[in-house]
Amino acid sequence: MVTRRQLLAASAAGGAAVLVPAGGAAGRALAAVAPLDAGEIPKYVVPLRIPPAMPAVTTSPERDEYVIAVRQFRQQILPPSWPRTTVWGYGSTAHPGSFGYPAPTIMARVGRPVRVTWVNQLVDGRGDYLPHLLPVDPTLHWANPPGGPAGRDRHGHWDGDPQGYRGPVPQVVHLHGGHSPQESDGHSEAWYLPVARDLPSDFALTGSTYREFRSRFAEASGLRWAPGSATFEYANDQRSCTLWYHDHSLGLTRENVYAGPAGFYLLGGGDDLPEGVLPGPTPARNDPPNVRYHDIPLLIQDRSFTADGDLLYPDARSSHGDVPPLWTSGFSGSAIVVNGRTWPTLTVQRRRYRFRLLNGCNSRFLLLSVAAHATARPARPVLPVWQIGSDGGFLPEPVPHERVTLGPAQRVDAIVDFTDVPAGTELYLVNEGPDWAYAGGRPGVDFDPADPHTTGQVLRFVVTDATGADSSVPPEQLRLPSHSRLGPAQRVRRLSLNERRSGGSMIMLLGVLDERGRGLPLRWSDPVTEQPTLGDTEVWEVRNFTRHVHPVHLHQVQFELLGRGHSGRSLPGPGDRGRLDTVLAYPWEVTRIKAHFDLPGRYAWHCHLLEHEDNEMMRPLNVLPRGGAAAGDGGSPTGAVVPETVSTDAG
Ligand SMILES: [Cu+2]
Repeated sequence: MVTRRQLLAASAAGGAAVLVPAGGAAGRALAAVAPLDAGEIPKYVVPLRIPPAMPAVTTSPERDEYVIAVRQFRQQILPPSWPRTTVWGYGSTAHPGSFGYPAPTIMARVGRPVRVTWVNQLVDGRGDYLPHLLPVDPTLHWANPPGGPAGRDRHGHWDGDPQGYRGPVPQVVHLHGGHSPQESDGHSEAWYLPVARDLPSDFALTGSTYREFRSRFAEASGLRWAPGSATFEYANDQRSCTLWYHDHSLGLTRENVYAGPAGFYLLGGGDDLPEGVLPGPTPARNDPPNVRYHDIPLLIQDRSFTADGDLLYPDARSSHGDVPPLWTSGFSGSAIVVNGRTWPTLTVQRRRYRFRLLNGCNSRFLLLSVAAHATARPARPVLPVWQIGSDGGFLPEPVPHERVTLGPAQRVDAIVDFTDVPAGTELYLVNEGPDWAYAGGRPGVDFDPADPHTTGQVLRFVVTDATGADSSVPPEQLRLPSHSRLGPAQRVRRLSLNERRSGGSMIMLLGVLDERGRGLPLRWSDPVTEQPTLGDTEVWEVRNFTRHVHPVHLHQVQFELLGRGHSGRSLPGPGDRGRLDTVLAYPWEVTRIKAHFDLPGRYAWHCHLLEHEDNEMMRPLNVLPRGGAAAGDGGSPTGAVVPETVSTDAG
């Protein structure tokens, strides 16, 4: 996490969390980068951008097909007349105007598969590869294309370039929260480089699992992935919910996501409520112009900028010269960006709105409320945020919140009712999360809330009269679809979140427990310990031995939170009683979750603080077929480090 000392250095540098090295990491001198003082950026001068629906190549009752590339382009993220920012983003290759940060929203229906060919087009106009926009640390356990086929997906070497690795950039897309077969999940070692004229001949062009997954996909669909791409198919056999897609390359996710590639994936149909019950519409494919949207996804991120308008990310961890030289344990951006614009404004009518809130920050926790004053702290919420859903779909019943806590990668599906707010009123979505590591507790009591003049503000609402009737049901009268709970568990796993000193800094590691109940940290490459049997339901008791909150994300599943607290037996809050794919694990607590694993193969579970994830806070999650491991079905080493507790637990 960013330390107070580092933050002081950051504020001395003008508010951006750029770290000022004393001796220069690895004995180098840092190029002078002038950070933009975020306090100077005028707020609420541009309207909120609502990402349009992603254009499809073909749609049929059988499936929707897309070809989506990641490209580099410039976009107006700062207000007009300020410099534009070079970013990366996704778009449809058949529609060059569709590229954006954030990307267009993929609109999917339950029961109708979506097939996407994801293309890495990080090349320039001549077809030469583009290097990363941000410093990349080659010494981490990362994709490491320069290692060649023998050295990929391992620790790489530092060649002295202060920018770190400057070669072609791996990409692989993960649909976060998706119930996806392994070959379509965006495994961190299934990355691929772009097709470029100048790829070094000794580089690995793909990650270690790419070929295996390419074969599996070909077997299943008869379709072979073209170089520089991967085709994934999403079954959409889960509840209607708000998902998102982003890069997941090994040891590189923090920079790849920070550079911009991310988009919403809204899964409708299935258990969705009949049309008109919830506020709508949200953008659909082939919408005519000037549609008024009342169901609006909000991707909230923190970003720092240079005086030239480019993205700024720390290029040195500290004044120590030891490895990893370009890794920082946490990131705190100086400005808030919503749907790709700094501090936008949204004109709302006196009616109900549905907001799909997504925390897309690398490591910032958001505590959001709707207040009448932008800077007053503590914020005095004036409208409840009615939560109707979490990561995996609807809650059992609507929950009014004064303040919503949103960790990185988490979603809250919410209704805000502006009906009784007089026209002309201005309201603010404010953030009272901290500007550095979050350890839980109350803002203003247990920690200082984010700077009320910058990162403490998110979005302005300007209320106007309604131009039409609002057919949606008031949130307090809503009846949400009911679902049965998961059945009894076949196994309980005891797991740990740990801190370890490494070189001059603390790194965070997942792990298991040893025979005395202490945390036994394990790295990405250690023998696989989490190997549920296909079809099993398991309880995971995750003990947090660190001082900070970590958002723990499991691939493949939408799980239930059973309990928290020192024993893991305290009931979750009402907003956590739906399905989750990312759960906040609080310091010194046991977070108990229950998940059903019904897809075989290689997956992962990890901390979604991207700086942690990229530096070993990720572990394999391999689902084995019944009757033992078959080669290739998550057939990594099966050695369990410690005996696992086998019992039944109805939760
Ligand atoms: Cu973490």
